Amino acid sequence: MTQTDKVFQALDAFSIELPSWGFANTGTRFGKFQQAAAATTTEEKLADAGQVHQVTGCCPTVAVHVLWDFPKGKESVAETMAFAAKYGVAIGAINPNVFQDQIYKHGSFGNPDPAVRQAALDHVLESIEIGKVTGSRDVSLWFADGSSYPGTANIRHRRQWFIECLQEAHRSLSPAQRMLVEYKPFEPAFYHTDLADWGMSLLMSRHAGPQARVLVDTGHHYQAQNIEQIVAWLLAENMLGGFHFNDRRYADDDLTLGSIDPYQIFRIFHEIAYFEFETGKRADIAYMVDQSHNLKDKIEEMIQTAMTAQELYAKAALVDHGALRVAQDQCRLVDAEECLKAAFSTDVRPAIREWRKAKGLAEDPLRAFRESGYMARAARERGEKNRAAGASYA
Ligand code: RM4
Ligand code: MN
Ligand code: MN
Repeated sequence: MTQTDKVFQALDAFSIELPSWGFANTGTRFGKFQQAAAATTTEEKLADAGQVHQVTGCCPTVAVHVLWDFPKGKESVAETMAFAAKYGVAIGAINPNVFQDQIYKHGSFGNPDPAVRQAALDHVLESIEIGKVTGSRDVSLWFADGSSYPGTANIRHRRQWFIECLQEAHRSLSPAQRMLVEYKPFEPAFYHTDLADWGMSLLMSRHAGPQARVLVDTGHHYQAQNIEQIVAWLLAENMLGGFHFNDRRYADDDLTLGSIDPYQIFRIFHEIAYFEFETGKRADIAYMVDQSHNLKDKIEEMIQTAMTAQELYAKAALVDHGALRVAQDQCRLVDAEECLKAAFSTDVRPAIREWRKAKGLAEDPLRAFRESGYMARAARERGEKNRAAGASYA
């Protein structure tokens, strides 16, 4: 197989889900920066996501946040689905929101107050029901739970409450649904987070039931953590459910995928491709973006992200797995390492342009988007609303 064939094969099988929350105005802890063209409604978020898919051809689904995109819960589903269809995308992972309401100040599933745990559970159960209607496979759970001062929380009790709530939620999944359990070492809690790392997510998923899997958000690790090793282990355990991709320099920075350390993302994709080569089966993983930008133009940035993801995924497909395996077995370290470096340094962009041409897509998605005039139109139509908007992400 030629390198171009390998790139084609890789890209044919690769898609990455966009987050609806990446298209609305967001900010930092210190303030929100308004962009005139940012989406102000769920319909506009889906329209913007549709633009990214239209020019890249690899982002057919959009992850949604229940409170932000289904303001009336189940009653909003038909309308939100109709918007998605109108703009050529489908609803992807359902993200419950058990961190925004006032009652969650001291946690959701880990809250000492049983009434708050029940409220969080009810919301997750409603999210699961929404997922059944939208036909989304994944309900993606992230918890802001934790504590910020030593001694203020009973870590073991909270763990037990998490197990009970997750089991209860798992019971209501349909056979087609999965539960993804995300972890994060800190923020908003700064002393302990109830699900702080992949080991805790793995154990929680196992306790929850057979349809639970771990979600790896690349920004949710300590500095220098070897994320690809986590990926390799979760693959070996059949417990890797999906990714939230983004890049980081310091913490959960939500920077553009591959902007700081593209080799890191390549190494993650490599572990997946190597697993697939060795097992002969496809890894069943939900690739998702979790980024929200307040400096770059949002749609352009998502296009940039999707293009970078394709490039790094395609590069990983070029690793000579047969040669790598032999070099590893013979402890020929330089040769083994060069297998990765040769693939990583291959310029796959010409082959990707060929692939786009073959699919009837624009060869340069960013340019195609810019030439469409969509941004200027959106800024005209939404500018007023954005200037008047409050601090909510909805
Ligand atoms: C968290 C986490 C979740 C995302 C929220 C908004 O840091 O990454 O996945 O839904 O932010
Ligand atoms: Mn995330
Ligand atoms: Mn995050």
